[in-house]
Amino acid sequence: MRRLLTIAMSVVFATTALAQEMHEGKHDSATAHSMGKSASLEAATRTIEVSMLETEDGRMVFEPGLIEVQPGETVRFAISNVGLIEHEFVFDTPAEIIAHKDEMMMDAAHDMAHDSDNAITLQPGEDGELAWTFTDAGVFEFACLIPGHYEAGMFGPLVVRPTMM
Ligand SMILES: [Cu+2]
Repeated sequence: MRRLLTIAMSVVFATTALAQEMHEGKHDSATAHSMGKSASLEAATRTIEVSMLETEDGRMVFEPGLIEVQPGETVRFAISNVGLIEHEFVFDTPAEIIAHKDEMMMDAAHDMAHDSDNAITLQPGEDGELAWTFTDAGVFEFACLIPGHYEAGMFGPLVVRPTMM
């Protein structure tokens, strides 16, 4: 009985440690994402321009609505908030996007701004840029996680795949 309890306890500890590690990893900008890592702007070989805005019919969108890059490519995202309210551009795995979205919703009162290598928050009329080296092929997601904006349409697929020759 005592032995079983010991095993059960170590499982709990191991699980807690893992959860903690994962949680810390999520907020540690130095941690490499499976989709790649932060890069210097000078290292970028291509610029992708992205606009964030509200539409007349009440939606909020990114233009373009789809971003495609190649594995190994370092791109510079030139982001413009051409809307009338604050927006952000963040990209991650779909699971991380959902997790962050829930966090932002819960922390709405605290006005939690993203401040990591894969996110940028811009005021109306503001421009910003960030660079990223994509590694593995896969389907990721870019979004604005200010509460309500994702639901209004601010998300799109970020596809990393080799170009067909
Ligand atoms: Cu937004």
